[in-house]
Amino acid sequence: MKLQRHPLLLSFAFFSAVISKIAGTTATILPGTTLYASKTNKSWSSPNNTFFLHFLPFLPSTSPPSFTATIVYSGGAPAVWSAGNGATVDSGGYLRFLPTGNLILVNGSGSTVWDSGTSNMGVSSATLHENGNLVLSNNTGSVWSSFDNPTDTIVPFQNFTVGMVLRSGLFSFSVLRSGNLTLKWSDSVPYWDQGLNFSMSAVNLSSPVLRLEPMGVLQLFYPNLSALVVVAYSSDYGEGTDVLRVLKLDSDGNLRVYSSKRGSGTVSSRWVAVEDQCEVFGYCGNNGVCSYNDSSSSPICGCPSQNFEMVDPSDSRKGCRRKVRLEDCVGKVAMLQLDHARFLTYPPLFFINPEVFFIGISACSVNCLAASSCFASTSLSDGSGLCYIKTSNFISGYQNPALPSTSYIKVCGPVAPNSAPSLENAHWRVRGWVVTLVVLSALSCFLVLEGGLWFWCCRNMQGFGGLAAQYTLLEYASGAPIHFSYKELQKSTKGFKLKLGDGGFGAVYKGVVANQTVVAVKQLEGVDQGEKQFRMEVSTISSTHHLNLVRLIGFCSEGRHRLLVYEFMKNGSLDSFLFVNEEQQSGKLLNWGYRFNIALGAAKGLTYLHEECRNCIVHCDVKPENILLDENYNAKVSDFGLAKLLSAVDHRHRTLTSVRGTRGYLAPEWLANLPVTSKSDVYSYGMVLLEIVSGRRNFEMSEETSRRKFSVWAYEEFEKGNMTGVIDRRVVSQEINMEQVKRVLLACFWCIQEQPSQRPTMSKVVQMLEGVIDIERPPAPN
Ligand SMILES: *[C@@H]1O[C@H](CO)[C@@H](O)[C@H](O)[C@H]1NC(C)=O
Ligand SMILES: *[C@@H]1O[C@H](CO)[C@@H](O)[C@H](O)[C@H]1NC(C)=O
Ligand SMILES: *[C@@H]1O[C@H](CO)[C@@H](O)[C@H](O)[C@H]1NC(C)=O
Ligand SMILES: *[C@@H]1O[C@H](CO)[C@@H](O)[C@H](O)[C@H]1NC(C)=O
Ligand SMILES: *[C@@H]1O[C@H](CO)[C@@H](O)[C@H](O)[C@H]1NC(C)=O
Ligand SMILES: *[C@@H]1O[C@H](CO)[C@@H](O)[C@H](O)[C@H]1NC(C)=O
Ligand SMILES: *[C@@H]1O[C@H](CO)[C@@H](O)[C@H](O)[C@H]1NC(C)=O
Ligand SMILES: *[C@@H]1O[C@H](CO)[C@@H](O)[C@H](O)[C@H]1NC(C)=O
Ligand SMILES: *[C@@H]1O[C@H](CO)[C@@H](O)[C@H](O)[C@H]1NC(C)=O
Ligand SMILES: *[C@@H]1O[C@H](CO)[C@@H](O)[C@H](O)[C@H]1NC(C)=O
Ligand SMILES: *[C@@H]1O[C@H](CO)[C@@H](O)[C@H](O)[C@H]1NC(C)=O
Ligand SMILES: CC(=O)N[C@H]1CO[C@H](CO)[C@@H](O)[C@@H]1O
Repeated sequence: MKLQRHPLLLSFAFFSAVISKIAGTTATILPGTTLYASKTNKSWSSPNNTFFLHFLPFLPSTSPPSFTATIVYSGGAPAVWSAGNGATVDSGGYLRFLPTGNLILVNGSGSTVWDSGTSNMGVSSATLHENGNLVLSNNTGSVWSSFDNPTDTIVPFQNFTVGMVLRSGLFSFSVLRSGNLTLKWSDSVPYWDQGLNFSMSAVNLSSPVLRLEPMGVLQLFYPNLSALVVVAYSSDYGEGTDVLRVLKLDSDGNLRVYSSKRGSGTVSSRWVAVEDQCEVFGYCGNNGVCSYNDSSSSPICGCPSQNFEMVDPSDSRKGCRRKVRLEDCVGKVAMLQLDHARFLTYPPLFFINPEVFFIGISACSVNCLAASSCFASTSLSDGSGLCYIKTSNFISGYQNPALPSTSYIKVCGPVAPNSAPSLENAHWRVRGWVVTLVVLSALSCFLVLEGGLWFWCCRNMQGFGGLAAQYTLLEYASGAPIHFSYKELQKSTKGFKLKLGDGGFGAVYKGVVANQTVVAVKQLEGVDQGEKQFRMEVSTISSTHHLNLVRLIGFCSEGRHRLLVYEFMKNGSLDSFLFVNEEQQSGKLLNWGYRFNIALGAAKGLTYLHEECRNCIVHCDVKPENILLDENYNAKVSDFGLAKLLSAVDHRHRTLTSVRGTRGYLAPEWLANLPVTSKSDVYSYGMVLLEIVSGRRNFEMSEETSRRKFSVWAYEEFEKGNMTGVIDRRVVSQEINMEQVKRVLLACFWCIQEQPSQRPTMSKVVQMLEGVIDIERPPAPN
């Protein structure tokens, strides 16, 4: 049934009709057929003319004009797929289905812009189906299809699953194996991450499939669970006949469902993923500030101040650049203040580069000014007391009178703020006193009410009101450590009943303080310091804030009692996950991904202690017991600054405690009575790395290691190329990133070098783990 006439001799309509007759419902495109960019009238169509593949002039129009080979719905819109991800060709370009079986898009110059990659696979036909799917098939079936290679749109009947990506400029959309749907900027910043109710990060779902039902329901299907989850209904769900609905990732980075009536050529938006367009990361480009103008709902992109200029004045979305680069600044570098503005930060960024601190608004600006790696900062006034330090040099801003935050961006002085529209200013001045009055009276009403409420709530709790008042005040004022009375801590721990553990410095109990926050209370032993000295140390510890450090909430210093109150870490300490415990051989086990993140997090916490915080602190007791895990298994280093508390009084005590408690982690210089420096922490940290990989204590000796120290044996196995032998047996069968394991082990062997000067600094260790630098072969540790 081969058609031997040259297809180009036939007009398209005739060709289509002939083929339809022969092939029944599908219009088959035979090898050798070509569509020319200059003839936008010519197309390949689906059997009932529901979809057409043809060249469309690229918009906004260019000169000379350019074209994309696109599949469109009847009527001309929406476009559902384009060859080569929307690649454009000039008017000499063409799309050809070669006799070798591949479909190619060629530019006027003759260069191939896109190739379906299906040559010599026996492909004998190309078909545009009624559902919009362009399929290349051989005798055995489909070899390539546009549904499997989507550009920026999904149509009904299309299965969108793990591994497929919709792209539009720097933005991308994908389905994760966990079942989450995510929108990312530049493949790195997820600015929309829709988890499902039963988000099963732990479960390995086999390819969840996203589908848009013709009626307008966007749903995820889990073949494994035979479960369907509705992600969204389009607002015109179930309405109309002959309506095509598509899911499209737009060039503004937002994901929308559009509806189009057949033949109308128009589309209407029926659902949008990110409701506030300004929350799309990078929408206004680098250094761009997104905002809304009262009179229109579409966002506007501007520059932070007159210290900046638009990269492309004709396209405000391309972002802004400094008129004077910071490197070339001869004057003073200063922080430009933007009220009601924030620089967008989405959760995983915290982990890529810890950027979140508990510091006040002025520190948030000053710290950024002082740090050469910081470009901008945002201080939240939403009660969280957080400050985001932006060290990435891509900054995406959002300004809106409703935002409870203030942002700062580094500029070469003098600061030249954008002049506010003068009309609006006058307007405000006139109304200013009215507003002030209204605000003041509202505030006093609120205070009276609040006071009443407080009195009403708390008068029945004896001996508690005064303290609680002090507690709240302090908390909102500064984040300074809270001074608890011994009695209150006794009460909040129910008489020191629930013991969490026995640290080197004293026992730790679980408690619940006034505002229902769960805390860990540490009863220090052997501290005989005076009140003043103790308070000084406490304030140093509590002013040390970092995402990878356990936060000190408060303290108690009363008579001989010295207690510290920390935030409670739900998942306890790392050791309970690493080492097999006879009593509870339960399923407490962390897979490699978590282990690696914990190693990196702890390294970042220590880097902060050693190199970045104001009063640098040597931890002196780094070990898995002092690395705590929060509910998301983020590592937080605890007990920092305590060694100093004790050493001030009793040096012997410290050494003894540590030796007793932490055999195996002490750097050689400790035992040799040489000066202890941050490099001693590096040594201990190196031992922790080894334990994270192996799940065994570094000093363990067994038959397997021929009764040698585990660390020595591990190095030898590593040198022999037997990395797998070192890895924890309980995880070795899982999917493991061996490249990461290798980096961790190399970093480990450098850290546990006998000579402190041979060991890297913690910031270098972070770089090693992140794979930013190459790691040389380490010499044998002893
Ligand atoms: C395209 O087709 C329309 C009518 O179908 C015709 O008027 C027009 O001249 C054609 N354009 C070209 C460039 O062939
Ligand atoms: C094409 O249209 C005809 C007549 O309306 C209909 O019977 C047929 O099922 C349609 N074919 C497809 C593939 O939709
Ligand atoms: C196609 O050729 C034009 C010049 O004719 C050029 O400007 C354009 O970049 C080329 N397109 C591609 C995708 O190579
Ligand atoms: C048809 O395509 C499949 C890949 O989809 C390939 O494995 C098979 O060998 C092809 N058949 C022929 C006859 O080339
Ligand atoms: C989508 O997946 C379903 C079942 O998983 C299958 O029946 C259907 O044919 C697939 N659709 C396409 C276009 O591949
Ligand atoms: C899935 O999304 C939720 C938010 O809806 C988020 O909390 C969770 O961390 C995400 N899970 C993964 C694996 O990305
Ligand atoms: C999530 O699950 C809870 C109970 O398991 C249910 O009440 C709630 O409606 C669900 N939410 C969504 C969005 O499905
Ligand atoms: C988990 O997912 C990985 C990655 O696709 C797969 O190779 C592995 O077989 C899955 N494991 C289980 C237990 O389902
Ligand atoms: C906001 O809207 C007004 C009125 O439409 C217009 O005059 C003004 O230029 C707009 N502002 C910006 C920043 O576009
Ligand atoms: C209670 O106080 C703690 C410690 O300062 C704070 O982190 C937490 O956010 C507070 N919780 C509430 C509900 O106010
Ligand atoms: C690697 O180490 C493991 C654990 O000791 C051992 O069982 C295995 O034989 C070693 N493999 C090689 C190739 O040395
Ligand atoms: C729990 C369950 O059904 N798991 C299945 C998920 O899908 C994979 C591959 O399709 C199967 O191998 C699992 O058994």
